[in-house]
Amino acid sequence: MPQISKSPPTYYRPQPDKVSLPNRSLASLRFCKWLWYLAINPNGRIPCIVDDDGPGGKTVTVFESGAILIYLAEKSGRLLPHETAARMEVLNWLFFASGHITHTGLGVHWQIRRRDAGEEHAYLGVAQEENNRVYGVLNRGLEGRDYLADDYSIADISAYPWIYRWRMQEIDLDSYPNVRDWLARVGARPAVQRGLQIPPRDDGL
Ligand SMILES: N[C@@H](CCC(=O)N[C@@H](CS)C(=O)NCC(=O)O)C(=O)O
Repeated sequence: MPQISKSPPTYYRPQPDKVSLPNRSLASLRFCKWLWYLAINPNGRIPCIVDDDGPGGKTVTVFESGAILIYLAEKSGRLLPHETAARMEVLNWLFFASGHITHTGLGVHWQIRRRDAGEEHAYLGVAQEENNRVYGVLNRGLEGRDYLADDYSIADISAYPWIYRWRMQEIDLDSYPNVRDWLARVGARPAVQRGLQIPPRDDGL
């Protein structure tokens, strides 16, 4: 009898990937419902960071991967432009990733159950339709562009760990050629390759 977890498997972890790409930090899922962790992130999920060396020497606590990306970009002065129009273009796609692309993970739980136990779920069709809509938006956004906001930015970092799982989401990538090319472009970046190996993985996702 196949073992089925009640929640999505811990190895399906695009949110912490977003942070390990630029930051190489990762919390352990075992601890994220413990009181000390909830005091840092009331949402009880990974990732979150505590920077003891924040601006003015203050300790800064940040949860939600999108907020962490903004914090790290501002701290490093990279991957988020200061000029308003360019900055907003990055933030448009960052929030799109946090608000929409993140939902591509919802169907994966049921896809894994179907794969491991042959169990169908009515939600799968709805999830598939929404996932294809999201890939369509990305494909249009990437028309004539190398990266989501022209230059490589935290928007790409936020989107990539989800889209990188396109096989798991049962997406026909050839239908989205701009996304396919962008995936190859982002995936070829040495820092992205290093980030995806933290922690080391052999799950093929
Ligand atoms: N909106 C949050 C989502 C965080 C999230 O869902 N994290 C998952 C891993 S990808 C998690 O902590 N799962 C463990 C759990 O729910 O207990 C973010 O972007 O940081």
